Amino acid sequence: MPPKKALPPRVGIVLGSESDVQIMRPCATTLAEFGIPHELRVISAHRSPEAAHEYAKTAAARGLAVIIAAAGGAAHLAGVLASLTPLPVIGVPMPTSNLGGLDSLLAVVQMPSGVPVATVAIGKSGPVNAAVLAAQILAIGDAELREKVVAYKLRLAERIAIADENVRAGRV
Ligand code: RP5
Repeated sequence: MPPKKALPPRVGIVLGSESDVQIMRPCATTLAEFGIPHELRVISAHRSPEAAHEYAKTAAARGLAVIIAAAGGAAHLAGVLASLTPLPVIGVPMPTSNLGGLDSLLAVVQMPSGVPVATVAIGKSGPVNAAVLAAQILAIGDAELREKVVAYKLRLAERIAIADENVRAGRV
């Protein structure tokens, strides 16, 4: 049987630096759990601005539906990409600077009117939440994916119910 052809990516995860890769791994893992084809790129708004421009300008035509942009410090990446693409952009503030990540959050949430970046949580929830939000956006037009999102939420509730049982039984 010929090898299965990889589907073209629907979500682009763009990282401002190699130092963001490990933090953002759970984002890619979560998209994979939903069966969403995605790509991971390192492109910097400041260090490789031309590549950032090219990526944003060509993303929609390549079939991407959502861009997830993770950057720390000045964290302009999500905003720059959002300014150049009609696609929804999700910003993940990275805790990689000397100021611990609150600076990145403040940078990402200060987009001017008309150029939104959907900013997710700081800390370890951010990469996962970016992937879940991307799945929810794609699920608007995809009933099968919507079922996966519903199942994901049921699993969250199950985990909480188990924790509740454990606490009530004095096991933790
Ligand atoms: C940002 O500055 C990157 O997104 C990263 O989070 C942070 C630090 O980058 P490095 O100096 O480690 O490359 O541009």
